[in-house]
Amino acid sequence: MAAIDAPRDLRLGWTTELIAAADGFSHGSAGRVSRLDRGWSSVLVSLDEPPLRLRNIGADVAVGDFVVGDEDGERVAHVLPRHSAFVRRASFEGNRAEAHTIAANIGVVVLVHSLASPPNQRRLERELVLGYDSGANPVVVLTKADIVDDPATTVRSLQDVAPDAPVLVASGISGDGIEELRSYAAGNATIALLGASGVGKSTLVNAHVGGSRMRTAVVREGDQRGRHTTTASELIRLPGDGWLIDTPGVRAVSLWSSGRGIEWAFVDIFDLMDNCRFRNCKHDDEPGCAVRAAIEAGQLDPRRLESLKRLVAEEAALEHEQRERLRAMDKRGVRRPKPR
Ligand SMILES: Nc1nc2c(ncn2[C@@H]2O[C@H](COP(=O)(O)OP(=O)(O)OP(=O)(O)O)[C@@H](O)[C@H]2O)c(=O)[nH]1
Ligand SMILES: [Mg+2]
Ligand SMILES: [Zn+2]
Repeated sequence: MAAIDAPRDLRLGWTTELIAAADGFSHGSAGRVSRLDRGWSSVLVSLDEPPLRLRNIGADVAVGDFVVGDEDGERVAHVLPRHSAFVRRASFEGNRAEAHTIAANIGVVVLVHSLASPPNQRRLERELVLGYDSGANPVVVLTKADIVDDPATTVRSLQDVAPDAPVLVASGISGDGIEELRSYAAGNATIALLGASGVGKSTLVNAHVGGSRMRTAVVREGDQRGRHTTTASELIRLPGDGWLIDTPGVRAVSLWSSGRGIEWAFVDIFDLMDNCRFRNCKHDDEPGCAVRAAIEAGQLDPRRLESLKRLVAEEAALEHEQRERLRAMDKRGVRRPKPR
């Protein structure tokens, strides 16, 4: 049966573009993916009904996606174009670059760090590159405020490497900062929570929706490492309006970028570079280098310039690898994957 012009539950976040795209397919039900389990999507068609269960055969689906099912209601037939997506490199195993989309159609990506651990600037820099490349707005949240006396030093340390993103302090236990975080979901926006295992992502979700919707578990005493308690991403409705996506903690944040993420994440250094005497300045020991001058004046941490160089090299290596792979596929006559 054709689903043309079917009424859509706008609370799911349907936009005019998405509705038009869905109506272009005369297939089965259309909805939003709320959870993925071993090849199955849970698809919310309405807030008033339990999600459909559809198979993902051949469909590259992420939580937050809008999808259209096939006529038999068995599988995902189409994934509608994403307006944003947080994508990282899946793994280095087998030396092949594969993309892993953690969350799709998000307005805000919250990079969650814990005040109970020393600030990890290098990790945040990577997360910010992916955050800006996702097309969503990055926000940094420092959790566990209830167990530290003074968060100011950690806040400053992370704000130093996030020149263009707000840094909030919160506690999923005491409720501090929860309202402020909630305000980012205003206008029915979707917030994705990302970070290492044990930093308190699921506890933040529970603080928003009340009770113990998500399972949480204590971290290791010695190094504060989590136990990978959340095993699947989940799209959760906030009371009133808006959505949260809880995600499993990831250990390594490897780049998968193709956009301007690095320039946004390092906007402080890119601004300085505009004032270097030579356009092709490498910021090593060239005369008139504004970046070196800032380092010497104590205004820029040299480790941040090192990070930038490392990430630029990592991105160049990835792009090279991707080009080589496409060339090899062309030679074998394999169809190219659709660009994202
Ligand atoms: N004191 C305090 N403890 C917290 C806070 N947030 C989380 N915790 C504790 O930290 C531990 C880990 O919290 P989770 O919410 O499970 O962490 P997570 O980020 O979801 O971890 P994964 O699902 O493994 O990625 C639990 O014991 C929580 O009770 C907080 O704001 N204050
Ligand atoms: Mg969790
Ligand atoms: Zn320079």
